[in-house]
Amino acid sequence: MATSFANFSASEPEPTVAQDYQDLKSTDMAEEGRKHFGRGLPPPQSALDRICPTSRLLLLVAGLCAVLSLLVIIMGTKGAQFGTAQQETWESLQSFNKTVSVGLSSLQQKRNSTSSRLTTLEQTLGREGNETEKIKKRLESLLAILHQDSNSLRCQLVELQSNGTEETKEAGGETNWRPWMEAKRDCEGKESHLIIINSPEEKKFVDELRRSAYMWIGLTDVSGTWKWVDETGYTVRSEDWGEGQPDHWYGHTLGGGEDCVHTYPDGRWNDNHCSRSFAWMCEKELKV
Ligand code: MBG
Ligand code: CA
Repeated sequence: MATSFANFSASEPEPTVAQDYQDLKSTDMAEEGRKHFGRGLPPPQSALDRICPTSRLLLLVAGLCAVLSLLVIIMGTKGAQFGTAQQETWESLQSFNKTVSVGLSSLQQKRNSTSSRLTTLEQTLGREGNETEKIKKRLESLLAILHQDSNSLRCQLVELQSNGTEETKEAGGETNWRPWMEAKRDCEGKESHLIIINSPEEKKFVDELRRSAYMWIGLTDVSGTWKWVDETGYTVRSEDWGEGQPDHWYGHTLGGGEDCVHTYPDGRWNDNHCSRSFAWMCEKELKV
């Protein structure tokens, strides 16, 4: 109470007795009320409650704000962590990408180099192939010459072995002409057969060797089709025959047509009546 007195200034109006009484009265009434109603009554409202009744709500909002802030901080931290992880992933992806690019470019270089080597190899092979083809053709022609020479030598050997008798005499001896069937039998008696001409080389050889312009060869169509005496078939080629032959001519009045073949002086062939007589040539396979 002493402090209250000291704070009074001359400008402030001094409390009146009635006012003091009023204050005492309200203090007493409050005391009385507390005695009278005890603990059951709610405490009187604070000054803050009286000024702002929504303070609890504000407190709640503030709490929520705090929780939200906390969440934002946590999420921020997580986000930062995620960002770091993302950055690391990105960097590792970039590094992987770089590695793959380097690998790809190296592969591309290897592919280019392989491709150019392949082209070179193909060109080389092409050249080798051409060379091989040329060598093959050359060998084939040499082989043909060799074959021809071998045939010629073989026949010369036969001639030497026969000592210029038998075959050569009979083939060339114009005084010893016989019908086709007799000539055939003569050859068979010598373990040989009438000459069979089945290659151009042999035809040339026979023409060089024969000593008679007209000579029976081992070709006949007495059976209806052209066959050599060893039963192999023959198909007519016009270059083998004389002009207009074979004609199976019936004008000779010897009976039937013409079924046996002989040479003309120029080496080409004619079909004639088998009963006519000409020289002949036998052929014997050598066992050498
Ligand atoms: C002869 C032949 C004979 C017959 C005849 C036909 C002048 O040659 O030797 O076989 O073909 O021609 O006219
Ligand atoms: Ca004829």
